[in-house]
Amino acid sequence: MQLNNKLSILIIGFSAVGKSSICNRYVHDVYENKYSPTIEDTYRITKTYNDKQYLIEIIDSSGHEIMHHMRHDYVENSKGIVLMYSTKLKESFVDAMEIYEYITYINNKVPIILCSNKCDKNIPDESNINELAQKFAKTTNVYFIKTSAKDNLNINELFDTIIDLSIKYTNSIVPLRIKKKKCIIL
Ligand SMILES: Nc1nc2c(ncn2[C@@H]2O[C@H](COP(=O)(O)OP(=O)(O)O)[C@@H](O)[C@H]2O)c(=O)[nH]1
Ligand SMILES: [Mg+2]
Repeated sequence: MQLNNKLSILIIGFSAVGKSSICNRYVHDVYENKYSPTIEDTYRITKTYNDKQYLIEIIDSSGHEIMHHMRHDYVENSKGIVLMYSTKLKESFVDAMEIYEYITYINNKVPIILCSNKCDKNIPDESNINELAQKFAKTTNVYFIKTSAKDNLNINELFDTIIDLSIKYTNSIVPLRIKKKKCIIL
């Protein structure tokens, strides 16, 4: 496989929002209730698009302090970013908004999917976080998706979409994101 057919996709967000869980659900179709903090894990899969084979590296980042030292390189080198928060934790959404500013400062063109995880069946969503997130996604032209690693909700859709966008982005056929001034009242 040619080296220029290698794409990195970054999964980034606050600690314990479910970054490792969505990766494990997608790559191995497993889910665990226990929490084990990640330093960094990389998953490699191949994907064929327009008769061309791509090696996709999914980088499951730690979300801890160590991440801050590596963040710049991760963001700069990725061709697609899943920016994740937990629908159960407002703090993780606030953090995602800060990370968004950071990403756009480094690269205003890379495709981003804002992902609201822990949207489990049978648990009512009483927070207004997802509403705020949807408004934010609309004004900034980022994609928005609700997932549950636990219930296997929209996990394939999330990865299929970000892989598709990242392939298009490397082939310069994805419309550029528009950076608009956002106004989010938390
Ligand atoms: N209810 C629920 N819990 C989840 C979901 N995804 C992950 N978790 C739990 O959240 C905790 C942190 O998950 P993990 O994937 O390690 O988070 P990370 O730090 O972002 O990688 C674990 O106890 C998981 O079982 C989900 O979709 N629903
Ligand atoms: Mg993790």
